[in-house]
Amino acid sequence: MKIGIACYPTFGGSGVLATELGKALADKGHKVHFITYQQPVRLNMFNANIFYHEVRVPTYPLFDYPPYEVALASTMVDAIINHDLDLLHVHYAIPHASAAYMAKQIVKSKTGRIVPVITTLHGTDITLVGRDKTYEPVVTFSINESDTITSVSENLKEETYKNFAITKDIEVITNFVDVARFAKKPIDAFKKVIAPNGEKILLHASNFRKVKRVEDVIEVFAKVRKEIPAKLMMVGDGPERPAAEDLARHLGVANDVSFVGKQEQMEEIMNVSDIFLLTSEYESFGLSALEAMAARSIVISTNAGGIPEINIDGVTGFMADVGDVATMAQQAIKVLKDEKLLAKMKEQAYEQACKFDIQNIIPIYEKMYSKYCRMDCE
Ligand code: GMT
Repeated sequence: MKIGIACYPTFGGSGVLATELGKALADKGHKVHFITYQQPVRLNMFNANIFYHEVRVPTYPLFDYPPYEVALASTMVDAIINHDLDLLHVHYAIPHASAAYMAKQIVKSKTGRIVPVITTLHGTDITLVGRDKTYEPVVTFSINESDTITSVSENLKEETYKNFAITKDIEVITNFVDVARFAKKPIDAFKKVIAPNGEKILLHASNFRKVKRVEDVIEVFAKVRKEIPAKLMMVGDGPERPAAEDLARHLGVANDVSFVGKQEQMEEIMNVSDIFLLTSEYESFGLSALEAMAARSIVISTNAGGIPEINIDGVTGFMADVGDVATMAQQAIKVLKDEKLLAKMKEQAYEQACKFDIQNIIPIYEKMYSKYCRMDCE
């Protein structure tokens, strides 16, 4: 099939998921057209089945806010008509679902063709930004106008029905991970650079937004560090990073915490880590935690949103209430002091990740797309 994918191209989970989905579909012979303002970060290879349509947003002195959604819809129209796309699959409702609706109407008026639109809801498009009065009417309308709506977890599906007047079924298709890619043997030399004296390695990776509560990560680590020789890697960047760096200095652990910024080779970093910390106030799913589990890292997280759908308390890691840094630290200390338990839980984390392997989820998407297959599509 010829599939158009619109997503954010940045390090966020929705963009990562959309890109990995597109790459996997291209490997299976589908023609995949990415439509976004920048080359997606994980689109770092050549594949003859992958096409990238850059959304250019011309500026003009009148525009304090250049109209991205208009440029996006126009680029969608161009890709649909000139590349004869079978469908559009948009990730993260704002502004992709409404741009897709607009593109669909334009294509219909120009060619008479009705292009199906699939919208995948990811998280804050529903739980935070989308609920804002400024966006809500457009978000509700464009979700309802989608031909198929999917959400990445049961929790997000419930949140969507709770917060929006959705009149259609929402199908849950969970996020996935390419286990083969993440479950590689750790690189010893890399581990030595991070933890030269065999310290335990804790990891956090996110976009450092408020919802991630990155200061809690530092607090948990400071408590662990008091009891156990350990290092913390903070991967990613965002508005809360300076506060987290300040806190690390204030708590006297700055020398054991590395803020390494945005990184592409997450599998190598996750492979050497013992514990992945996810202290978020809310996660619809927590894709980064799943990737860490595939790399045999256990997860210590909050029990917010859809996280319990992947992290099983006492099996693949531990969970605590949002903000309960004392419990999260105790859990970490307990497992880090018990090598046998740590090794067992790492294996269990890996087994849990296998349930969400890319090989299991891609066919579900393909089956969903096949509903919209035209006579001549492959
Ligand atoms: O909503 C966001 O934080 C952005 C979004 C993204 O683009 O990274 O993240 C959401 O989508 C991910 C992929 O489906 C999920 O794994 C994250 O849990 C989810 N984030 C939140 O719900 C906070």
